[in-house]
Amino acid sequence: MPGGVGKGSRMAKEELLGMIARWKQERQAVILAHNYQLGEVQDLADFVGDSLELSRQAARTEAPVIVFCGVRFMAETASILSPQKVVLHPDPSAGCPLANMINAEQLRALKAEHPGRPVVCYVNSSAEVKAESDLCCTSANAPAVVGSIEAGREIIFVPDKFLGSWTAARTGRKLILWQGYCPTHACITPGDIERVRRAHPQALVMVHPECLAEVVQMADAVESTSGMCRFARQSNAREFVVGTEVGILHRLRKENPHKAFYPASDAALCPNMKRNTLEKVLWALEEMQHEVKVRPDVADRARRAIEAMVASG
Ligand code: CIZ
Repeated sequence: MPGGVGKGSRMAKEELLGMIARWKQERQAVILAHNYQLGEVQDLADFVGDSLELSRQAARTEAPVIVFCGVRFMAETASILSPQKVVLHPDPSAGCPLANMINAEQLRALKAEHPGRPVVCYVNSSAEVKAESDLCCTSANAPAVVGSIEAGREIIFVPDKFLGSWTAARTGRKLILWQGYCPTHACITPGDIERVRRAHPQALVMVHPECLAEVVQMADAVESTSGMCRFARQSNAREFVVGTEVGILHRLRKENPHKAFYPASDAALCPNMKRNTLEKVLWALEEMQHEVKVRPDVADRARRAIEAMVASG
């Protein structure tokens, strides 16, 4: 077993990577990283993807330990799907401001105002909110999940109003929206898109459905992060403007070395996503620290909604 490392010491990257590899083997761990993670964390991971893909990996892996490099709700989702596994979150302070915009009590009050309506929650929500919901979705399958509900029924959709209004337009369904939003995506403005388009007139503009409705209207493609990776790979275009959290540029550039990718805005950086570092991954493995556990009664109710998400689209 490798010796421990003091949290204060700065190590050469090579040494750090070597120690992570040794501890990973010792713990029989798998490392999952979201598309928005730091490039060096993505490079280290066994699997990089969006929350739907990572949830599927978490459910499928036989590894007893999962190091989840993402924000809190993602690690919680993995733990709910695999309660018998140890899910470690390298930085437990990495939360999601959008998920924090609604809690279970607020959702219960909304349901009481609109009785009998099914509830779809975006995966960017707490386990308690998922436990109050009928179905969960990601940006990759929101239209499919909403479309799976019996036609003619109004649907409560929380917490992201921009993803919700885009989904309503795509499906023609009436959604009762909660007024939440992602501060990182909301900072991309129509002016940003105009400016990058002028600078790169040949580029196709891909934006995330969490962006402002005016930004979504200007795009050539509206895609989740996994959808953006697929779109860029399959397109004949050589240049792309990317309207989402800037961490995705690392993966897009790595997978498409002969294509050019420009951020719609450098300000679209989620500080929470960047909290997981190589050092914190090592400490998580070394000390088996920051295990994410969801109360079993909450997990059991949230699991139904999450399993519907994993099965859909
Ligand atoms: O589903 C996810 O992982 C999120 C939050 C965004 C995306 O499009 O990947």
